[in-house]
Amino acid sequence: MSQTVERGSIGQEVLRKEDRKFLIGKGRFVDDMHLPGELHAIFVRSPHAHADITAIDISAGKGMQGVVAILTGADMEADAIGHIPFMWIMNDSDGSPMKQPPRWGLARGRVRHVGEPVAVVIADTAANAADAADCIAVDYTSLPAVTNSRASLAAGAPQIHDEAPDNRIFSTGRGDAAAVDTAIANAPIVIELELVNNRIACAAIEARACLAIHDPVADTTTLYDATQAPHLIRRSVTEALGIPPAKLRVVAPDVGGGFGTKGKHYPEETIVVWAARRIGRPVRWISTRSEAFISDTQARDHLTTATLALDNNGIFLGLRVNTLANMGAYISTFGASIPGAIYSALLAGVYRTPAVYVEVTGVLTNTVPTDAYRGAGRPEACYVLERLADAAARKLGMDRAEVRRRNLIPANAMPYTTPIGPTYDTGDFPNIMEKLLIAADWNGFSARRAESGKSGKFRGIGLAMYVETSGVAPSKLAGMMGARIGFFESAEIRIDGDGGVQLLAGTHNHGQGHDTTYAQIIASKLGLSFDAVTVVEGDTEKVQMGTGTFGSRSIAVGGSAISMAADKIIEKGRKIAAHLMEAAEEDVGFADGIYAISGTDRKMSLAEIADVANLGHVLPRGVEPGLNESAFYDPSNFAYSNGGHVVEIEIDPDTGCIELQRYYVVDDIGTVINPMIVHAQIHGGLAQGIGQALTESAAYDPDSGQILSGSFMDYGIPRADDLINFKGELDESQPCTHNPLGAKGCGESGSIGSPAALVGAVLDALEPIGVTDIEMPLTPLRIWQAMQVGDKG
Ligand code: MCN
Repeated sequence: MSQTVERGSIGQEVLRKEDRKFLIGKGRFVDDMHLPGELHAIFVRSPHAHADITAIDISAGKGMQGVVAILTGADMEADAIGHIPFMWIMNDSDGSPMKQPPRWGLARGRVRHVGEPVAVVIADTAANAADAADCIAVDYTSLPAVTNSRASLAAGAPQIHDEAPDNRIFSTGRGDAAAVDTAIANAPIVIELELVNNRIACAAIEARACLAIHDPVADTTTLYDATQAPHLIRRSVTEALGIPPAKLRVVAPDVGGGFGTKGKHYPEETIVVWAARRIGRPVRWISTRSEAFISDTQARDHLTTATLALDNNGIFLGLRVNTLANMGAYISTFGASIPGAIYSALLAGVYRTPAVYVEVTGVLTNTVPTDAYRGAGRPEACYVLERLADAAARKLGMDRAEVRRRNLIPANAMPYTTPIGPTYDTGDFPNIMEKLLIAADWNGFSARRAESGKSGKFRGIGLAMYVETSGVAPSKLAGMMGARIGFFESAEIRIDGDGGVQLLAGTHNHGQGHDTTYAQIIASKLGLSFDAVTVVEGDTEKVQMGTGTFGSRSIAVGGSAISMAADKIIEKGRKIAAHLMEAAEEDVGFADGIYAISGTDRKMSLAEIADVANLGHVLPRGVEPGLNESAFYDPSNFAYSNGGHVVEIEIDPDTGCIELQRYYVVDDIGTVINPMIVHAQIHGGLAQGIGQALTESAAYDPDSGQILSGSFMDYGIPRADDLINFKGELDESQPCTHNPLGAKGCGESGSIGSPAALVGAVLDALEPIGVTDIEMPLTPLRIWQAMQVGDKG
C-alpha cells in the first residue's frame, strides 16, 4: 500500500512497513528454515511433578530408524555443561543473595515439574525421534508434590531443592515497616484483603523454536532462535557451555509473538547448541503446543495480604503488602526480579500514601517456572492497589473515583519520590482520571445500570488507575538490585552515499512495529526519506550489542540510542559541510536534512554530505571517512507510563456470563511516535489483561502437581467475541524528562489496569446482592457460584 510519509513524521499514523511480507506469506520464522543434513530433537519430559529418577534405559531407542543420538543429563555432566544461568539474583532484606538451586538442561537425578526435560532424542526426522523417545524407559520414584506457595512454605511440605530450605528462595522488604505499623495501629479505618493473582500461560501464535548449525572449521555455531533477546541468549548459552561468546551467533528472525515469555533463556536453547556442536550436524527443535504448556514460563501466581490504613475522609495513611510469589520449580532468567524488584517497587502506585512497606517472598513449588509475561509485576501491583481503593470506597460509602481523587499524587508534586524508592519524573494522574471519567461518562452510569436492570441484567462499572516502570531500566540500579546484565541499548546508523540509511538496533521486533517507528525517528531527526531507512535487528553478528525487547523499553531506551546516534551523524556532517562550504562550524545550521549557512543561500543536503563522506576525497583534516555512528544509551531512570481504565459490564444472572459493554482508556506514554501502532499495542495488552481477568488460568492439581490446563481445550484464551473495541486517548502533556525523545513505553500498558478494572466492575455489578470478593478468572461458573453465596448473605 502506498502512503506519503512526511520527513518530520514523529506523531504521524504511518502504516507499518514490515507488514507486507507477512501479508503475502513471506515471513521467515525458524520453522521455515531447513538445511541439508539437519536433525530433529524431541525431548523426553517428566510425567511427574516431583520424582527421583532411578534409571534411564535408552537401549531400546538407540538402534531405531534414523536415530543419531540419545542424550541425557549424564552426558551433559560428562561434557561439563553448566546449569542454566540466572540473570537476576535478588537479595534478601539482609543483603544476602537469594538461594540458587541449579537448573540443569537435562534432569540430573530428580525431576521437579511435569514437563522437565529428561532426555533428548536426535534423529533424521521428527517422527523417528518421537518414536525413539517413546521407547526410552525412565524409572521414577514419585515424591509428594506441592503447587501452592502457601502450602509450600508450611511445615512438612515436600522439599524441592536442598539448596533452598523450606522452599524459600528470597524474602525482600521495601519501605518503613515501623511507620506502617504505627499508621495501621492509629488509623480509624483499616482494610485488609486477601488477594490471589491467578497463574497464566502465554499463547504466542508461534511456539518456541531453535535451529543450531555448527561450523567445525571455524568452531562457531549459529543459533536461529525464536527469541526477543538474542544477545541475552548468546550470553546465557555460552555461559552454560563454557565457550566464549564469539563462538556463538544468535539470530532471531521473524518471531510470532513473544509477550515476555520468549525474553528468557530456556534449557532447550543450550541443549540444541550443545547437540549440534557434539554431532556436527544442524539440530532443530520446534515446540509443540502441548510442550509449551509444560515448558514455557508461566506468570503472576501471587498470594497477597494487603492492609490499608485510612482516615475518615478516605485519605490513605499507610499500606502493608505481603506477597508470596510462586517461582515454580526453578528460578527462570529474570523470574526472581519480577515480584522482587519490579512489582515491589510499584506498590505506592499513583497514590501519595505516606508510609508503605512491602515484603515479597519467592517460593518454590512443583510447577513450571514463572517469569515475565506482558506487564510483568505491574498488573500485580495495580491489582492490589485498585482492589484496596475500591474496598476503601465501599467501606466509606464513597464514590470510587472520589476516593482516588483524594489520594492521587498531583502533577505539581513531580518529581515525586515514593516511600519505597522510585522517583516519578512526570505524570498528571488527576488530569488523566478526570479525562477518563468524562470520556466514560462515569456520572451517567446509574441510568445505564437502570436500563440493564429492565432486561434482568446486573450492570457494573470498574475503574483502575496505574503507573508503571516502562523503559527498563538504568543499568546501575538494576545492577544494585541483582541484575547480571546491563539494561542499556545500542544503535548504529550507517548512511550510504545515496542517502540510504541502515539502522542496526539491539532491540527485537516481534510485532511492535519497530521498522516503522524507528524509521520515523530517523526520518524526523535527519530529514531523510522514511522509505530510505532499513532496520536490522536480532543478529548478534551484525548488531554490536543489545539488551532486547521486553519491559516496554524499545522506544524509550532503544529509540533514545537511535536519536543519539542520529545526533552524532548530524555533528559529523556539520564538520564536513562547514569545510565544503568554507564556513565556521557554528555558522552551519541543520534542519530538515539540509545544512545551511545562516544569512546566505549556501546549503548542502545530508545526502550530499554522505556522498562526500563515503568517498573520502575532500574531507577536513582529522575527520574520518564514512558516515556511520553508533550510540549506547543507558537511561537514568525508568519511564513512568501511566493511565486509567474504565470498563462497564453486564452479567446475565441465569448463566453468570459477562458481556463487556464499554471500555475506555486514557494513557500518558509521553511523546507518541506512531499513534496507530500505540493504539494497536494497547489493544493487544487489553486482550491479554482481559484474558487474565475473565478466562485464563494455568491450573494444577494440588495433590499430583499435574497441569489441568495443558491444552486450548482447558486453557481459556479469550476469543474475539470475549473482547471489545475500546476507546482510547493519549495524553502527551507530560513527556519523559530524561530521555531525548520524551517517550515512555506503551507495549504493556493495556495489560496493567484491565484485570483490576474488570474485577471492580463485576464486584460493582454484584454489590446489590452482597458479593464483596471474587477471584480471577471471572468465569461464568465462578460468578454464578458467588451470586448464590451473595444471595444468601
Ligand atoms: N511507541 C510509540 N510511541 C511511544 C511508545 C511506543 O509509537 N511513546 C510504539 C513503538 O515505536 C513500538 C511500539 O509502540 O513500535 C511498542 O513500543 P514500546 O512500548 O517501547 O515496547 P517494545 O517495543 O519494547 O515492546 C515490548 C512490549 C512488551 S514488554 C510485550 S510483553 C509485548 C509488547 O511489547 N509483546 C508483544 N507488544 C507486543 N506486540 C506483539 N505484536 N507481540 C508481542 O509479543
